[in-house]
Amino acid sequence: MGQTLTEKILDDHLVEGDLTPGEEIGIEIDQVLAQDTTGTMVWLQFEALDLDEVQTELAAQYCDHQTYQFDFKNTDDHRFLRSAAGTYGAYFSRPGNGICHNVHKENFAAPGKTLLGSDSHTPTPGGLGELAIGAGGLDIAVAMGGGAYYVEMPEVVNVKLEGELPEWATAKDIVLEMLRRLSVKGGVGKVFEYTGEGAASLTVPERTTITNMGTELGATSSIFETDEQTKDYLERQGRGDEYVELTADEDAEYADEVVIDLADLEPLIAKPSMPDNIVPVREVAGEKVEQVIVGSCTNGGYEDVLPAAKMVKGREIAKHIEMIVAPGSKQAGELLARQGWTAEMMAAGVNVSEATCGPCIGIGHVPASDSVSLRTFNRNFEGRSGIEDDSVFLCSPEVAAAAALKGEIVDPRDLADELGDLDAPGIELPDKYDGSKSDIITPDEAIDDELIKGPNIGNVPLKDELAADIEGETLLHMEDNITTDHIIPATSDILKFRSNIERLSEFTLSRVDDSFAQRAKDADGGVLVAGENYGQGSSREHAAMCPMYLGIEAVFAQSFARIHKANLFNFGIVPLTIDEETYEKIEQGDDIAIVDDVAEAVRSGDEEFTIRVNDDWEATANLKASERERKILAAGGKLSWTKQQYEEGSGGAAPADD
Ligand code: MIC
Ligand code: SF4
Repeated sequence: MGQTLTEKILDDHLVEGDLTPGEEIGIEIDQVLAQDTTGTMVWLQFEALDLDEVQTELAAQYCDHQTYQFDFKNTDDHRFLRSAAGTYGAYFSRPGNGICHNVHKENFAAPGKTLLGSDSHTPTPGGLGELAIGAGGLDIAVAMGGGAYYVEMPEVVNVKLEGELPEWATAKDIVLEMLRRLSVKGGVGKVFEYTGEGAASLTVPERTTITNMGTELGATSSIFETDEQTKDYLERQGRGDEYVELTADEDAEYADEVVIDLADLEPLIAKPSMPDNIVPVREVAGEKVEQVIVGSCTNGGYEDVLPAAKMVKGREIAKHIEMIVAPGSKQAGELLARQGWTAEMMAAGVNVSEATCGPCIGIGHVPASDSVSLRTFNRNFEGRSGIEDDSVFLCSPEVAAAAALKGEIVDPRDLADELGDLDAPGIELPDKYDGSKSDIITPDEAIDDELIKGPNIGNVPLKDELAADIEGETLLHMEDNITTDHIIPATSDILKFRSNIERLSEFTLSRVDDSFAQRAKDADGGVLVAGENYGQGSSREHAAMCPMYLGIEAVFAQSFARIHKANLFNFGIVPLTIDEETYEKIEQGDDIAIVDDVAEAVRSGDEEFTIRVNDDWEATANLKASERERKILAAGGKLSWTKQQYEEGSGGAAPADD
C-alpha cells in the first residue's frame, strides 16, 4: 500500500513504534526552534539535564513575543537566551528580527525534515513540505539533547483543494473555511495533508498561512506536497539547493477526506471570541471598527502586508481608525521599506511597528474598551488582546484594509464596487528576498560561552514521585475549550515572570477565577475538572508547571488538547477523562478521591480508575497513556524520568552520541 507524505517523512525518522494511528511513535528530530517566552525554560531544563551541546542538525532561538522589553526582566530573558544559544550551539535571532515561524520559514525550513518547536504554530513550515510539530519546552530540550520525540501517530486526512481562488478570497479564507466546517476540535489527533490542483495554485506564503492556522483546528500538523511553487520560493530565498520533490504515493490511503472548491470561497471572518466562529464578511458588514492590525505569524509576511499596502496607497484610512502593521519579520519589513511601501502606508495613516508578536498576546496596541478590533491573526480568545470583554475579529489582510478604509466591517468586493478604482491586489512574491541577515547570530559567531542569568531567572520546579493517594477539593469546575490563555495568560504584566515559576504561578487560572491561586495555596493543592478540549491553544508548558507548583495532582476533563496533555504528563499531573454525566454531576468544592493506589495503577497499566466524590458516589475516570507516559508520571515528571534514563544510559531519551 502506498504512503501519504506524512507517513513517508515519519517513516524516514522513525526510531520506535509503527505507523498505526493512535499508537505512540518515537521520531528523530532534525531541527528545533524555541521562542523567547518558552525558550528560557527550554534552556533551564537543558541545563538541568546536564546536557552540554545541541545534538540536532539545527537549533534556533528566536526573540519575538516580548520585543518591546517593557521590563528589565524581558531584556534579561533575551540576554539569557543569547547566552544559552552561544553556550550550547544554537542560532540566535535578535529581538525585533521577527516572529520565530516567519524567520524560520525564510531561513531554515526545508522539505522532508522534521521540526519540533516550543510554540504551537510550529507547523507553519508544513507549507514547504517540512513535518513540523509544536510541543512543550521540556520535549524540545530533550530533542535538542538528541532524544527522540514521542507523539501519538496521527490519522492523515487528505484536504483536496479544487479550482482556484476567486478575486478577494485568500488563503486565510481557506483555513477559515476549514475551521467553519471542522471547529477548533476538528483536527485533534490528525495531520491535514493538502493536495489537488487548488493546492498547486497556491504559493508557499499562502500555504504557510494555512499550515500555521491548522493549529487552531487542534491538528498535530498540516503539510503540503512540494512542487514548482516550493522550488520557486526557496530559489527566491537563495536556498534553491534545499529543494526536494516530495509527494504522497498515488495509491496512498487517507483516513478521511475533506474537499474544498476554492472557486466557491468568499471573504470570511471569525467573530469574537473563538477562531471557529466563522461567518461570511457580508453577514457582519456595517459593524463599526476602531482598530485594524495586519501582522502575526499567520499573515505578517511580505506577501500579506503588500495587498494591504496596495489597497491603502494613495488613500486615507477612516479618521476614527487606528491601523497598525507589524511585519512578521525584519526581512519582510526591510523589503517593504526598500520598495517604498512603508512610506505609502505611513502616508495613508498606518502606524508601522517593529516585527513582533506583541499585540497578538496583548503586548501593545490593546484595543479601547468596548470597541471592535479586526486582526489578521489566528487567535481571538477572550481577553488575549489585553482587555477583558474584548471584541476581536480575525480575517485576511484584504478584509482588514477594507475595514480601515471604510471605518466599518465591509466585504472588500462591496468596497471595490463602491470606490470604483480599488483593484483586487492578489498575491505577489518579490523577485528576491534579499533582506540582510545581520540579526541572526550563527553558532560560529556566538558571543557568549556561559549562561547569563538575571535576578528574575529562577529554577526549574521539580515534583516528587507520584503518590499512592490522590484526593482533593475540586478547586475549579470549568467549561469546554478552556485555553492555555485562561490557565496562564500571556499579557505583559504576567509574561515577564515566565522564567520565575514561583511568581508566575500566582496568575494561574486567573482568567477563570482570580482567587484560584490563593485558594489552591490555602487548600494545599487539589484537583481540576473541565469539559471538552481542555488546554487548547498554546504550547506553553507553564500551564502545567504552575498548577503543579500549586499542588494540583490530577485534572479530570471530558477531553484534552494534544500539547497540553503531553505537558501534564511532563509535569507529573494525572490527566484523566470523565464522561459528560460525571462532568455534570461534579460541582466546584466537591471532594474527589481516586480510590485505587494511583502510583501502582499507573505503573501497572490500568486504564480505569474509580473516583469517589464527597465520600458519597462513585464514577469511572480513564487514563489513556503509553507505557512511556506512565513511567514519566510515576517518576514525578519528564525531567526526573529523563535524568534516570541518562543515568541508566538507556532509552530513546539519551543523547544520540552517548
Ligand atoms: C500563542 O500564540 O499563544 C503563543 C504565545 O505563541 C504560545 C507560546 C507561549 O505561550 O509562549 C503558543 O502558541 O504556543
Ligand atoms: Fe506570536 Fe501570535 Fe504567532 Fe503566537 S500566534 S507565535 S503570539 S504571532
